[in-house]
Amino acid sequence: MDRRKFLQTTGLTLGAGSLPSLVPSVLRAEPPASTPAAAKFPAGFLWGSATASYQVEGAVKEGGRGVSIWDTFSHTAGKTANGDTGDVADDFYHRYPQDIEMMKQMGLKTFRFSVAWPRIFPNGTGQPNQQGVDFYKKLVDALLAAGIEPYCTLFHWDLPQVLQDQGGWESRDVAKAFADYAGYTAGVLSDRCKHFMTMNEMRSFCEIGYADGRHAPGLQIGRKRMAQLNHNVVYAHGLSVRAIRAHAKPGVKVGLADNVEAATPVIETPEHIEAARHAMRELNAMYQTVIQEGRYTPHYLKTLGDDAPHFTQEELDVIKTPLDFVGINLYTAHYVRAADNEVGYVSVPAPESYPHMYSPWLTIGPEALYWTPKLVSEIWNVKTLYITENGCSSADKIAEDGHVYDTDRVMYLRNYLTQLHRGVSEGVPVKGYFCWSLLDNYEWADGYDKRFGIVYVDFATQKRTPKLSAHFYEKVIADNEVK
Ligand code: PNW
Repeated sequence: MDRRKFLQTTGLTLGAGSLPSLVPSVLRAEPPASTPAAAKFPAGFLWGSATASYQVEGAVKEGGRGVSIWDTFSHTAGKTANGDTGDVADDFYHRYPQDIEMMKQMGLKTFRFSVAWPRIFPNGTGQPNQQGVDFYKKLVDALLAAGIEPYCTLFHWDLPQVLQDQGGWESRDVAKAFADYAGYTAGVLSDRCKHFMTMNEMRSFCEIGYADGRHAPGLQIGRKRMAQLNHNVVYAHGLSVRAIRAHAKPGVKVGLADNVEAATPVIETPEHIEAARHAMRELNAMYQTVIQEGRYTPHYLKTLGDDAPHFTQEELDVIKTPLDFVGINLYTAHYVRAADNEVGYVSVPAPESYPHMYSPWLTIGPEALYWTPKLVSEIWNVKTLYITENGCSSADKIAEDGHVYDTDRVMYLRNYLTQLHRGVSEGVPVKGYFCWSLLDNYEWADGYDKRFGIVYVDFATQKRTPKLSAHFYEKVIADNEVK
């Protein structure tokens, strides 16, 4: 489909004169012929979108795929909104060619997808399943043919059920199985895919899955076991970085997609900024900090007391295996202020009236997209960063005229991207941005009710309708500038 035809089908091009002007003519000065260079993102900035296997693929019983903990969990009564499962989701397993065509028309330069571990190793370990490998090879080839750079996440929460039955992320053997799977998969894809992320959001799958129990596997293991599980997960990450480097073609870049707790100064004064710097290390002690520094902060260990994890120096060395890039998933800000205490900060609680998007947890804090990459790069001397997820849920509806006017998502994205631009223009080394998500999809325990896509999906017909935000984003990409 050519570009003009795409815009006609979507019908959403708001060309000049298509809406009556609300601005008195005297105020309507001619715009400058070209925008000042200062408002632009650097040439080559990688604009993309992100998805995850279980949230979009469907086809859970096809291609020799094994069972994951999300199949089990979503099919357990009472665990997800409306009993929704990822059995069909966006049917991306079958529809990826058309979806890639749509990405191409939108001008996306990159696409972040995840590999379902149980498609590659249906039993977690052992014999690889060639049909699974072939699916991801075809997907990557289709992206490359469309001029879209693939970014591959190796674990986005769909752990093979057989491995959960052996203790899941609490098990040392599972950590080793993950490294084997990651090394194998990067090995077979690395002739065509050059960027790999080991895990997506360690904090989310550990805390929500094993402490709150709101996500698969739905456990509540308590503080002591949690501390050990967190240690095992970062150890698995480190092992997998080494395995990927051992098996992948030279030149492949390895990182992770971490939902770094986004310590943000409540007011931008030197003392609160300093507080955010301290908070960044402490709030992320069990994930990014130990990965970057190869040690737990004294405050973290002291707070845990007898519940602190057991570990060896050798494990810490594995955990801090250097990365080529850090991916940050960022949705909300964690405001902090300076305090005269042991750690130099306290968290600032949000009042009940604090604005949020359609998901109650998704509070709005655009400056976090300035502060988090800036502090991460400064504290740990990280030279290459990506925003591997940012986006929001909205109560999207198809309007009578067939369009989806998600003005709130446009508001959210515009404000966050403006803060990202602020950082990038000051030299914060963010090289790309992946909007979560391309398509409305299976939002875990929230089922299909919470829509995060810039493209609307009618789940009964699988019809895709680009929302207003897709057209906003298309314009951002085309002009390399926030509009
Ligand atoms: C992330 N919470 O998950 C994930 O990486 C995506 O798979 C997900 O769809 C996206 O963000 C939007 O939610 C989260 O309850 C899920 O705080 C839940 C929470 C946070 C992140």
